[in-house]
Amino acid sequence: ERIQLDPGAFIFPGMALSRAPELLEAARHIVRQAPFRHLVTPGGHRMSVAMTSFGDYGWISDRSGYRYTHVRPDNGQPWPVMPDLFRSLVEEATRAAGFPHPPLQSGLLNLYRPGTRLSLHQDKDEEDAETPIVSVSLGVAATFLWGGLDRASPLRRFRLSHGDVVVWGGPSRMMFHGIAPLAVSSHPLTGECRLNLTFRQITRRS
Ligand code: MD3
Ligand code: FE
Repeated sequence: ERIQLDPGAFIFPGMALSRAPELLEAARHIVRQAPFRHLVTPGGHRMSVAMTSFGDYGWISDRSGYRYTHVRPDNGQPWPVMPDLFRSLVEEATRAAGFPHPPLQSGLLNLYRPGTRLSLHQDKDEEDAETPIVSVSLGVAATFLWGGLDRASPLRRFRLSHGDVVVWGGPSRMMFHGIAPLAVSSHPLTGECRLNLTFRQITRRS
């Protein structure tokens, strides 16, 4: 099943459901190599989401700004490699949404505990704005908020549940979005947590 949320934004409810245990195991393997961290924003605020990355580029934030790097800020080592299992899922979802190129240069892993939120933002640190972003939600369901191309657009909300895959491309690629504070709840595979994976293309294709 494919539901269009907006032009270029497609949700595939449960697309990752049967693969969720293996996806979680692969995510744990990444976290053992590159542990979750609470990054600091350029404004000096500690993010409530704990993050880590994998693939050729990882996303980081500190007092000097947001950016993608080839190496980890904590030890200068490369990010963990992108697991083939993730690669296949991203290729499948991208194709199903009708986009030509899957975003496989960077994977961002976000950890939400009860009360964790992600305030309204645009994803614009990538040079490539043509390739869609693919997201995979695992564990406790969250309320996703999304507006339009400017911060003042009215917000809409919907549930992102365990196993849901969303492809955000075309005109939806630059929309403002966020996650409401995670409710106290539990899931058999993740306890009180929610894990979100996002896949991105960072550099422009020539
Ligand atoms: C719509 N993550 O990592 S995933 C992020 O659930 C981020 O952790 C949220 O926003 C999370 O930047 C939301 C859904 C998502 C991801 C990227 C988007 C929606 C998007 C980029 C453009 C438009
Ligand atoms: Fe985002």
